[in-house]
Amino acid sequence: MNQAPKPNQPLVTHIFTADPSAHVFEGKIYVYPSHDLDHDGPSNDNGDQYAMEDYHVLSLDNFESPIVDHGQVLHLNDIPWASKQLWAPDAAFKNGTYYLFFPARDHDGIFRIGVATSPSPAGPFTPEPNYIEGSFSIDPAVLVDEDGKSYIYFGGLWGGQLEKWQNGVFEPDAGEPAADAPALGPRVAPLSEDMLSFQDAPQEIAILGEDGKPIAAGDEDRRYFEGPWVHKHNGWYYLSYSTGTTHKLVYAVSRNPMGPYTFKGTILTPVIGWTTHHSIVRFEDKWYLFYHDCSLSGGVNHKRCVKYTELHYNEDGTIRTIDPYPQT
Ligand code: FUB
Repeated sequence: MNQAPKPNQPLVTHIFTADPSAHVFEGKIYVYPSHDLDHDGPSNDNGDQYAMEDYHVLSLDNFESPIVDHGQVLHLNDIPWASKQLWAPDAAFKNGTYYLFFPARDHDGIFRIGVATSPSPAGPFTPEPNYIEGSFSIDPAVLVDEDGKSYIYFGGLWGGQLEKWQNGVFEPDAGEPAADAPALGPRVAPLSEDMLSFQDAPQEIAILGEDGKPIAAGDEDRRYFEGPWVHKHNGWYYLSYSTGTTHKLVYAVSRNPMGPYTFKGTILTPVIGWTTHHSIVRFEDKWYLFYHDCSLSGGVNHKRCVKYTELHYNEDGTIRTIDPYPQT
């Protein structure tokens, strides 16, 4: 049995976890993380070190209660279209069903996004036989809006292959845009009513500076890298994401879930380890940031641990920047 979690401390220590997508389902907090593997294989910019093979689901009744690990809820061997690398997942609830959205490489080595379903938020999840038609890249995040419409956001550079899809087809040798060209944005697609397919083709989201100009690819403090998350607060859509090479979580806002979004600032300063990946969720009357670092393994990039901390808005709707290692 795991203890009640403390802010800025690993949620669990019996397995390595990353990429937490947190949701409130049935009055509890459910966390859908990646399950990092402890291995000695190659480590590179292609992300070969992230060789994950299954998913676990974590839950807690509240922040004073112990964490429950519901065990393995989906394994690579049960997904016909996938060959390796079960990366950052997300979950959603609609039509009385829980949906787990997840990326993996298909049998040609191309990242695709799949769906698995369950009657319970704790799984186990049964995968669809094929990936979502027209899907590509990584890091799906799903918003079920107040009007019942659902949107899937996704995309990640480098190992996540987003730059290889600039022309709508997979170009294995394509690189990032020039430093002064607009950065690549995450993709968004409305989901079909049954949540199993794209209702329309994915569109690229524009992220603009306060001056209305697109953020440039060379602006690594602000440009999109991976790990999108969209939440709604006071009628505004907040798109938050990782800047990758500068290791920050930042955000932009819009009145429209499809964008364009205007860049606002930094949510989380860099953590121990290369990647950072997060979710934002409201529980009771407070907001929380779930994120990961590599502190549990002493800084090994593919052995990460999920943490949480409270998130605060200022009066004007901006988010206060969080230090992951506060001096208490
Ligand atoms: O966990 C594998 C990859 O690392 C995720 O998909 C990225 O967001 C980064 O956290």
